[in-house]
Amino acid sequence: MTIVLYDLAGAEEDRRFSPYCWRTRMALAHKGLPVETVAWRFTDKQAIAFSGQGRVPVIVDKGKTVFDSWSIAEYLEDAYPDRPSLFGGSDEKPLTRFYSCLADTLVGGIFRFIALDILNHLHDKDRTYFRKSREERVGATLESYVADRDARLTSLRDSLTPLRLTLKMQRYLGGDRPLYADYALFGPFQWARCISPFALLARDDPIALWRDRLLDSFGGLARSSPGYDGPSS
Ligand SMILES: N[C@@H](CCC(=O)N[C@@H](CS)C(=O)NCC(=O)O)C(=O)O
Repeated sequence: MTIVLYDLAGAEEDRRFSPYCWRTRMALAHKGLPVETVAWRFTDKQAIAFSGQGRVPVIVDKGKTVFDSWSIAEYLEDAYPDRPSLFGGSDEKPLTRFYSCLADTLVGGIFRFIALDILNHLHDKDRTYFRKSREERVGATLESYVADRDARLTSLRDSLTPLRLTLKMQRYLGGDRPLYADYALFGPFQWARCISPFALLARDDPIALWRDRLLDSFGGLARSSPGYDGPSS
């Protein structure tokens, strides 16, 4: 039975850009589960009201509704134990949670670079909501929030040193194959790729090479989503 995923879309129906939804897309592909995505915009609250909350990802599987990317990963692991493990084994689940939380903080960090680019890629009906809710959240206009992003790039790249050093030594956080820890951290980079021409990573950065490997995995699932793949600095 096909799983339904409510998936954040931009102005174009196929520009799917949520860092959290991408975790779920990759997790579903890892498990080899068929999925039908439903394009969802920030203001389509009514469409996911059945889940009792207002954020995506939301999945519906065999009549069961699950929301929140981590809860969805746990659900998929429990519901499909015979498929490849997302965590590498049950002992690794708590450790994977750390990577998921780390990725959440990276979403916050990257937002300071791409906030305005997100606005520019939204469906018209989402723009006022997005600007108002995000400007209230960060306490600044989106323009001023990203204004000095060039000056802050070195500091962002430096903050990624532990990830960079790890990926210099191994192909994935999971070792020689990707696991949910990879998908959790890939989410913010795919988010940025989908929505912003700004080069967060240098082309030869081991993190960029890892991102490329994940873009090409599952038959190029993530790469086929509209995004910016131009040469980085
Ligand atoms: N903790 C949640 C976060 C989900 C989330 O914040 N999703 C965003 C899209 S990237 C959303 O739906 N936001 C709705 C809104 O801001 O109104 C998860 O991991 O799934």
